[in-house]
Amino acid sequence: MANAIYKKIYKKIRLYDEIVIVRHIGPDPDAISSQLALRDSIKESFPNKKVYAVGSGVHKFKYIGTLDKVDETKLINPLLIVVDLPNIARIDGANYSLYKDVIKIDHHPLEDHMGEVEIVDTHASSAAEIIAELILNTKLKLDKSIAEKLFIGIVSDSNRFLLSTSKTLRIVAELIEKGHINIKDIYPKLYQRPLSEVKFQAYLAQNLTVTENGFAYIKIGTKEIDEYHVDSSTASNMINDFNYIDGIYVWTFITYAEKNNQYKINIRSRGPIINEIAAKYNGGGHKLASGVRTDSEQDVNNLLKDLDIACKLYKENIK
Ligand SMILES: [Mn+2]
Repeated sequence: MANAIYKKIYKKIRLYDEIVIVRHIGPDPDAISSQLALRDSIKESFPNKKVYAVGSGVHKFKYIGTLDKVDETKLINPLLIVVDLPNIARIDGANYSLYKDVIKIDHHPLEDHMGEVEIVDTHASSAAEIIAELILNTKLKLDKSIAEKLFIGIVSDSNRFLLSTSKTLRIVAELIEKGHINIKDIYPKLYQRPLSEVKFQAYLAQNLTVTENGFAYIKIGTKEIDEYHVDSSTASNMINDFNYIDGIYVWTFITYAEKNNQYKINIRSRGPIINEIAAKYNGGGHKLASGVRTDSEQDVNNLLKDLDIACKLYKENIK
């Protein structure tokens, strides 16, 4: 991203006394790290500003930091900053229509324009990478805890740098040096897990269905999740551990939640473009990492068929 946009964002932040930072519902470490790092950096740079990072908290990401509660209706002409989120509908914990001025900072393909100043950089590994660049290129302050948060966002959204660019690595090097962080202290917080999760991962590998076209999928029900004592988001996130398997181009986990009769479908690819297929079923995401939520079993089955066909076409083309 050009330096000019960062200066523009910095100027806008300087203008406002009250700022609310939001991200998507069902947050991941990148979403939470991005909003907390940006909040802390603005507060440190401008101690008189009131800055709130809002949205519902997730217990297992508590180590990243604490979120804020705010009565938006009591704020006077606040600025809204939306991070790691392409569409207004999935904003967690803020009423978008209350804000006259909005800054959007995201790395998902563009869905909704939100304000006059926005960064949509699909080449960035993570929203945290963009926030880091913003901080490193303006007078916004960086300290150890802010650098740690940004590192957590980048390392988790890039799947431990599998999806990084030279720029990602340059920014990470700068964060480590300027923030004096010790990455060995951070990894246990991110990656230490109970043995039951490893066993569940083995169960997934054992029970994956693989078609002749190189499409793999597995349906995960409440029964399996209970049996292995994993929670459903942990289960669906394990999809990232199934990349680079010989002969598998697209792989999909379908997690069914009985309580709201919803199928959460996670899709990953290392070739065929999948976000256009996901969009057919009101889903979305990146070209190679997408998701769909639906209550229709018929939609699930049609989606699986479409993904299988995409693999077939892909396979024919690479021969
Ligand atoms: Mn992200």
